[in-house]
Amino acid sequence: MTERTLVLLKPDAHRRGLIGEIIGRIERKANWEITALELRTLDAGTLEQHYGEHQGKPFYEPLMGFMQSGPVVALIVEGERVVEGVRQLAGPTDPIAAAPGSIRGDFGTIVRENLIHASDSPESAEREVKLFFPGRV
Ligand code: RTP
Ligand code: MG
Repeated sequence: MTERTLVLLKPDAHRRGLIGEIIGRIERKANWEITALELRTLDAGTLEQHYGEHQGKPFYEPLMGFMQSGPVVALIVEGERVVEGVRQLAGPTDPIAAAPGSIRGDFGTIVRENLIHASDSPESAEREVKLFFPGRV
């Protein structure tokens, strides 16, 4: 099924020079297309909306600080089963639990600094696309 997802390459990916590597993995998947791509530094308001479900959790404030610690790359990726597919490429939240071959499994060690965000459902994707790319239909 063709769908779209919102991907963020987090500040650690930018700091460590892994933007090209991660985009390359997404780009090489068959039948997927990057339809928006922008480097930007996020403000607290955008992040509050994006990570609102985690407000009040112990990791929320450190997460907010980390996500504002440098630029992120925001992308829309469209294609066949892309919501589930990018989550699979990313691997589980905890990079140590993530299998080698996944982005988090290959490059991460710290739960917070896990390199990539990808929408967790088509409904989240629609909300997040509107938040990060408000001009999009
Ligand atoms: P994301 O939303 O960023 O795509 O990641 P996710 O679905 O795999 O994980 P989620 O549970 O939504 O958590 C959001 C982000 O918060 C940071 N985190 N830190 N225990 C911790 O220190 C902790 N737990 C989560 C991670 O950056 C995670 O991706
Ligand atoms: Mg999440």
